[in-house]
Amino acid sequence: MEKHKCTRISKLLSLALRHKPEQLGLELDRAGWADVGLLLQRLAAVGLPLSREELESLVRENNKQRFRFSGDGQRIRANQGHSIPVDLQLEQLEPPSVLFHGTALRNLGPIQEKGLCRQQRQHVHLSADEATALQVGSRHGQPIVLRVAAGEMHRQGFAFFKSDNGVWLTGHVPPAFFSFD
Ligand code: HQG
Repeated sequence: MEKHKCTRISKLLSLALRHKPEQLGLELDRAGWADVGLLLQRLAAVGLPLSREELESLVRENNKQRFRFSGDGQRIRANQGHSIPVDLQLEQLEPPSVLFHGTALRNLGPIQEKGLCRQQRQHVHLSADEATALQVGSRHGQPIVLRVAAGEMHRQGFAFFKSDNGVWLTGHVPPAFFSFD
């Protein structure tokens, strides 16, 4: 598939599977799954026809592995990043002792005051490596990377999850648990 079309479909899938399924006339179930057959029909209806094989290759080759199929291949969902309330049924896990969060420098004031909040999404997103966090922060402006004492938070009872594409998720990071240079 042509790269431009691929990116367009990927963005539309992120929108529909994380935020606004109604945009494509889809419904997600409680765990965030949408029907693949219906999705292909709806994409064709908005002028983006693609075959099942093309959708499979888009999911397989997506740079951040944003989507996955159900075991039977009948359904598809986003691995993380939702703003609508879905239960991804992720298992709680012990995180590495340090995780990273990239943000824009201008957010630092409110973050120091209130901690890291999930904002529009269901979770605060954290990365296992600093380079990824830097990229995430750069999406918002001049980036700064916070080091989150995830191991200590976990010991104190905060829940951590890891999405199927390797993003660490938690509900809120109070100011006591992060530092920066
Ligand atoms: C900031 C991408 C003010 C927070 C990435 C962030 C990620 C606060 C922004 C995924 C705040 C929310 C998520 C507070 C947090 N005051 N600002 N108290 N607490 N913030 O996009 O983590 O390409 O919702 O620092 O790779 O940037 O979409 O979250 O800057 O995994 O697949 O509020 O999105 O993945 O922004 O990114 P976002 P994020 P995809």
